[in-house]
Amino acid sequence: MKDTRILITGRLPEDIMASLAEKYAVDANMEDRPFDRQKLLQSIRDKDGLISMITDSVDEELLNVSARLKIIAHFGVGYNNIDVKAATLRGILVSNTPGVLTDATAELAFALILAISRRLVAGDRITREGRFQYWAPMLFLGREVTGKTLGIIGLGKIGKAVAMRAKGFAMRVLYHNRNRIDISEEKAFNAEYVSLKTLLMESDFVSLHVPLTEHTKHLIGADKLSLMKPTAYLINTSRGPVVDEQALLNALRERKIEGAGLDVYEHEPALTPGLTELDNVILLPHVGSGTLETRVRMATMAAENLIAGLNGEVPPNLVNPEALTHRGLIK
Ligand code: 8YV
Repeated sequence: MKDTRILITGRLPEDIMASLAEKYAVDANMEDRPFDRQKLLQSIRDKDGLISMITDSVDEELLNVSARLKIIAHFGVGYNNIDVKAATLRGILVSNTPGVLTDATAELAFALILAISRRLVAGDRITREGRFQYWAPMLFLGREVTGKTLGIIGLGKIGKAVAMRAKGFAMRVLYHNRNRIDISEEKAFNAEYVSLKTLLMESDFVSLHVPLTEHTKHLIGADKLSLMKPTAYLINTSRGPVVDEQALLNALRERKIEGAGLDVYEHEPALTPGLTELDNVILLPHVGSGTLETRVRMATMAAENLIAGLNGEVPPNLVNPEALTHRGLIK
């Protein structure tokens, strides 16, 4: 009989699930869809550990019924779905999975840059539909990426990985951050620090890489979109609510900007009505970290954090060290 009980709210790779099941009594959501809220509230009552997904709202209501919970090992780098403050006050450790999804997410941002500017999705569609009937020099033109200006908002791990890829396209890279990075690092990433306004006014591509916080919600609204060039594209692989989606829809509809590549949505998985009718936007189903290799690494990392937390050790990717004090692990 295993005394330690854990809940995993999403289906992870089989071998990782199996190795956790050797140690702990596991309750898991094995359906490839978000765990039902009522089932989550019921199951968490007697659990010592939780591996959570972005689709779980880990809020006060849930924490109030989690009498035994020691650790929330989140499967993902962004953990805006977790009330970290409330967890900390209860001495519950929270960890995430940074680093292992950096390349996959940067790849996707770049894929969107190329796909929207060269009209890949629309081109595939017309070809499939038998509408590629003749070639002509001025038909179906996109815009070149090479040599253009890329504005990165949030030059953290993923933003830097996007900047590295931009070198291969000889792009000028502008960035805006709350804090400017070291000049030597700026040189390494070939990135120039500018104000948000300058970034929006000068970039041909604006790519978002900030976490969702109270400061970044609706960071890009109608006022900011109106600063962008009419030929520019917005790329969002961060979090949907960073963009005011209705304002973006209006800007795309009125061609105030050329296009957008979106992987995340303000009211995910719902889309603002009208978005799917536009031909100047590419819409993906939140797959920034969605490669097999990365998902295996994320699951391994989440499991390692969970095990450490349950063993009374400090999880390698702890995001709320203050919780150790509340837990009595540190005086
Ligand atoms: C995941 C993500 O798809 O890590 C993140 O912040 O957005 C993605 O990697 C998602 O969080 C899974 O829970």
